[in-house]
Amino acid sequence: MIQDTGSESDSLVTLNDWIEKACSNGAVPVITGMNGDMDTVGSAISLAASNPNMMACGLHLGRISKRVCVELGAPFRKISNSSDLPSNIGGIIIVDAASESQIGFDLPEGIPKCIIDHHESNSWQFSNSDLMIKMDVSATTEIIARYLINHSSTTLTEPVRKLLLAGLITDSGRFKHNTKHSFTTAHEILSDSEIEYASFVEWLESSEINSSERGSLLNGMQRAKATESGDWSIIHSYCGTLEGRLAGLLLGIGHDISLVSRTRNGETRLTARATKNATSQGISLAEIMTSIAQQIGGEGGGHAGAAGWTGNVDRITAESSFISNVAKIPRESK
Ligand SMILES: [Mn+2]
Repeated sequence: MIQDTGSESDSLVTLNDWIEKACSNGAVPVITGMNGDMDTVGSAISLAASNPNMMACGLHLGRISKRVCVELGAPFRKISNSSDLPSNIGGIIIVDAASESQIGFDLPEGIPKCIIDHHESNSWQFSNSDLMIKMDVSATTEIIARYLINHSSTTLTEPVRKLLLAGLITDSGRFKHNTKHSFTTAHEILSDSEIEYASFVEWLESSEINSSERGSLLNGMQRAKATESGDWSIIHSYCGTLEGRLAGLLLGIGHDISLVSRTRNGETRLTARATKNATSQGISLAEIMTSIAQQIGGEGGGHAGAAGWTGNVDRITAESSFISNVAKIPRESK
């Protein structure tokens, strides 16, 4: 694998070389993580806009991504497995996914791949022609924005800028979980554009929740239970849909960590959020989800303050594993 070890601009040069070579050899699908969130979809479509041989594709568009793509007329190809990919592939780019299983289908073998990601942990396997571009940024769209600014500034049309900004705003929790450098990136995306920031945020966040979803969120809130786990307070609940949103709402009550689980067809999914205070005092939800996977199977990962796990055990087993992992972590006073 070609691991980028140099400066950020060196990494972007390496990325540009990889992309040029791959695109000269054939089509280059830019594949999204299967959650289809705004960061992965925004990254894929914006990057794909820089070369006619690239095409953004993936299994699924999340709620916000779907609306944004429709309203911006952004091209995205929905696929169901690798046989839907073009036949003359010069390389495959995967954006904002911490492992192959997060794409939701098996990649064709023997094709050079490039991973562009910002997750804390990842479990990709590499061969010699592969490239990993990983940066400690708040959203993968930040990496794409910097790549386009340095190497393909004409790609930065108004819709592309909106996609990049939408990914950054949603992944950073509207600039609550970001590094200070994200403001520079946001400034660069907004410079020389007609985007009016405040109206853009309002447009982005005006997602319609229907009455049954509202009912589901409300039930989830009514079922919530608070638990002390070692040095930490956890609020946890379960629901059938919109786990991320429920976890965010519950965290607003003031506990260190919120945990929401959902079980469907024998598969349990954990979604957790932690306050900035908790992460700076020692909590990494990404590490907790990874160790749950080591202990009871399944797959987990994410970021220090937002992470998830999926596996084939019942809800109580998964929740207990999470709570006991949290208990082991000492609170470091800072
Ligand atoms: Mn992301």
